[in-house]
Amino acid sequence: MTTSGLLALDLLASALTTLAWLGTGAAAAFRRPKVALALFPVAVLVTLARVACVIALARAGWWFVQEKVIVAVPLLGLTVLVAAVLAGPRLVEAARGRGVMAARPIVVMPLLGAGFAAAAGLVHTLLLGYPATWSTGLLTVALFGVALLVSWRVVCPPVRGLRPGASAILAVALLGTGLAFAPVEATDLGGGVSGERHEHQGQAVTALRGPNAPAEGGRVRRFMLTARTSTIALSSGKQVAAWTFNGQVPGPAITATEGDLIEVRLRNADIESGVTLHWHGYDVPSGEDGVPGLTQDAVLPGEEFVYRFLANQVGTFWYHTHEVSDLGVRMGLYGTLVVHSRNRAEGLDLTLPVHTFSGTTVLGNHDQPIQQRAYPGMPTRLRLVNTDNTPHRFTLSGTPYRLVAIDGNDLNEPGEVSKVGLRLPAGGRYDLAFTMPATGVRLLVDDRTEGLKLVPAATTGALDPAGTTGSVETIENVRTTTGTTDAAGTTGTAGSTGSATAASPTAGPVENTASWPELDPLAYGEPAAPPFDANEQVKRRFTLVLDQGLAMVDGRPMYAHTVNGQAFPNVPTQIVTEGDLVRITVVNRGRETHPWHLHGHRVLVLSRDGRAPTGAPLLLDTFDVRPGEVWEVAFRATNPGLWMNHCHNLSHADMGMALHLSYEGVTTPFHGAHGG
Ligand SMILES: [Cu+2]
Repeated sequence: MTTSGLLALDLLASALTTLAWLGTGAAAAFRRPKVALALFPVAVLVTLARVACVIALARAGWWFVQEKVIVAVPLLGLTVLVAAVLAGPRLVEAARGRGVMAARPIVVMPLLGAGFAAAAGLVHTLLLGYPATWSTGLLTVALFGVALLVSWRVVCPPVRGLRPGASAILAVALLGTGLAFAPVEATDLGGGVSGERHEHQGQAVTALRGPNAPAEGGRVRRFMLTARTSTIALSSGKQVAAWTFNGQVPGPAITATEGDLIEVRLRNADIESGVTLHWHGYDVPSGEDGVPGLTQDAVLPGEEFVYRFLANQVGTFWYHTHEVSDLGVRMGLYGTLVVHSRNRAEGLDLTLPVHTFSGTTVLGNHDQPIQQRAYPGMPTRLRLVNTDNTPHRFTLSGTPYRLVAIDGNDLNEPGEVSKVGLRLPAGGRYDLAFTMPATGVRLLVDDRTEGLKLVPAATTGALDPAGTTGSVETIENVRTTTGTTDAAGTTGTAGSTGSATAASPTAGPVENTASWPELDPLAYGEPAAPPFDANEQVKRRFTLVLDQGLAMVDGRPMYAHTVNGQAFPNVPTQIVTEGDLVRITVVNRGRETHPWHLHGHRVLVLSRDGRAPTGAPLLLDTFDVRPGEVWEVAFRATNPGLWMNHCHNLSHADMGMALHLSYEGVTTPFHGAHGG
């Protein structure tokens, strides 16, 4: 069974254990000894099942069972033992004789106690989460004590000894609460040392900026993005209230060629909360990274900020605001960033950002299928970008294809696949490549939304700029390699203009793709030498255990998404030194998927659930850590600065699941507590 299955089973067993013991206790209290006696072995059985679950879970890692082994199981075991010794024989006696015997406190209280112990363990797991500390242990015991005391008051009046009992519980609860506010370490050195001399000692992040000139042979690509509220029309005509760059959603597609200098002037017209630009997956200098309160101040209405960085990373990326990013990105403050190599191939090249506007899935700004004519034999590349908070599943029918790049990184010898599902994490990108067949090709999103239909064009040659039939719909936000005007007003290189038509579909029937197996990127492509040797001396090791629990988020108590039991900004900052080889273990013991995203670096996947990838080396900037999964990744610290390290389900990040990773010696003049 999978770890997430075991986690669910353990919750179920805990709930059943609670119900069984409370039911036994209640039956006794209501003088039904035969019912209680019948329930007793059931309660013992589910208790044993619960313990078996914990033992099975422990094999997946200590992170998954810590609070159960330290607090829940001992408390449960002790109370069940007491119940068996005190209540068991008397219950048998009562069942034979008079029912009234069963209602004696010495029978009822131990049975209820076992139920309260089971419930307290459940509460620890659900409300307090990871890790088990003195604080969470004491609070759990106090909760158990309160329940016991209240039922004591009900079951056996007149009561004696209640007051000292209540005082003791109060003391335990206060101590547990107090310890919860004990100061935590502000930094995590990951086992490394602090105070090493290095190049960036005392350097401000504001000095870590991009260059002013392109590389030799490159050119300057200037873009102007103005953030403003607007109402936009989707392709169906449906109106959507949005936050836009230049009045459009997605924002203008930024494209460049390797060696160019990308210069983006960001202006804010009327986004009251402010706006920034973060270049997702692009390893820009830290001062260009667009994290408010860390690398810059948020750009408020009437203000501007200019970003400059070299187009030295070929591939598919995207940009988005990082100020109140959960709301801002959801409302539309995002766009695509594609950098082409200098010897770029001709062909059809479509960038397809998927997003959800009030429940409607769109590709670009299309809430209806995009129809694109393509000539058979034409090399075709589809760049899928997930700008949502949750994963999307893509299926391509009508042709075999190769998944040539993930997160902007080319894969080694990607094999041809067909009839597979591609699960794209939030924030992630997949590049698909194939030769346009003589028949149609269709892209489905989540096995139900028709995203794109590629319809074979009748003749070979250049794409017809206007389409041949009926009304012509320009595909505003779907970029072809050719002819689409970018935000700077420059047109792409050679070729002709792609177009979409409203012609009747000839992309073939819609296939039912829901049963297609999911492609595992860790088992795809051919092994090769990784970009760095992950077995050499590791300087820093960090572990991030992701969970949910009560924690302070920006000074307010919340049911937060936590990292090692803390929420932003209280999660200790990870400290690295330039040149370090850094390993990070990410553990998900929660019930939701967490797309983990480190700014400024691409990480090499070392293992998932203890198993190394069997395919091509995988460099990712966003990886889905599903419930119960344990990922180990590594990176070389070669990009000095201050970086966010967070869940890219931005609502999770907003609810605390974020931290900083800082290069030693780099400082910030900005004091925003919130990382956006
Ligand atoms: Cu998350």
